[in-house]
Amino acid sequence: LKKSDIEAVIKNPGRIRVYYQPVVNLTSGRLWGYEALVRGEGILAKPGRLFKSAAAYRLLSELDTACFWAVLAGGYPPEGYLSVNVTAAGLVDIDAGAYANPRLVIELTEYGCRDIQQLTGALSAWRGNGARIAIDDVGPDIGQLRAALHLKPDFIKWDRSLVASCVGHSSKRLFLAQALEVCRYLGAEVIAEGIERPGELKVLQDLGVEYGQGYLLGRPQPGWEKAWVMAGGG
Ligand code: G
Ligand code: G
Ligand code: MN
Ligand code: NA
Repeated sequence: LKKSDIEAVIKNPGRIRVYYQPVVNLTSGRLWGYEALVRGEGILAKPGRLFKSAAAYRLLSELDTACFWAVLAGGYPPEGYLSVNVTAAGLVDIDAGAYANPRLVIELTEYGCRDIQQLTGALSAWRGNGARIAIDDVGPDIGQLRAALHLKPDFIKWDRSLVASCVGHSSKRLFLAQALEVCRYLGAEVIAEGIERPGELKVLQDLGVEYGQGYLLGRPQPGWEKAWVMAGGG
């Protein structure tokens, strides 16, 4: 991606659209809240690529701030949490005192490592001002769980790679059970991401995973009413 195209998004955050994907309590079927996902035309059509490119150009914090602004401009849903993806770079730079809210979940997404002390300091500021913290994309790599030990998150989000591997293999299910134990020990609740198949949902429910998200439960939609009604909740 071209640097100038990324700079154009940063200068004009009004171009950023926000989609909402419901997160559901796997026991009660009730709504936990929504993850906000940025979308749009052109380079905004594939935000994964966009954020990786922005990191390479050292524009991550600026892009993060622009997206955070776009998400908050959309307001809070009528009920539940609003979970916003923020990289370590953005988390440190966005003013927690101005934006923290009891219904805000900061979903920490990693692109390049930052000073751990600076990061824990920023997380404390967000939490001290009332926001919740989630660690995003925790996969089979034990290092990510170890990082979570220091960050003391309220929620840990299991990556799709972890969820998809759980069906049919008892050893993988055992691994999931152990990962859940670690999360419980940390005092964090688990949100399983990328649930696509009924078999995956069943395994996660049997294990006692608290919350879930994925195409099976509801796709990202341009408005939360639509997202939750399409998910069969509204
Ligand atoms: O291309 P795809 O939609 O799969 O990419 C999604 C990726 O983009 C995810 O990793 C997600 O965390 C990231 N993402 C989506 N919205 C935002 C945002 O507002 N801020 C940040 N930092 N990342 C986001
Ligand atoms: O990295 P992060 O967890 O923020 O990425 C979220 C991304 O995953 C979004 O782009 C979202 O559209 C996508 N996503 C949400 N649910 C599913 C799913 O069930 N399967 C797959 N493959 N992707 C999903
Ligand atoms: Mn996420
Ligand atoms: Na992410």
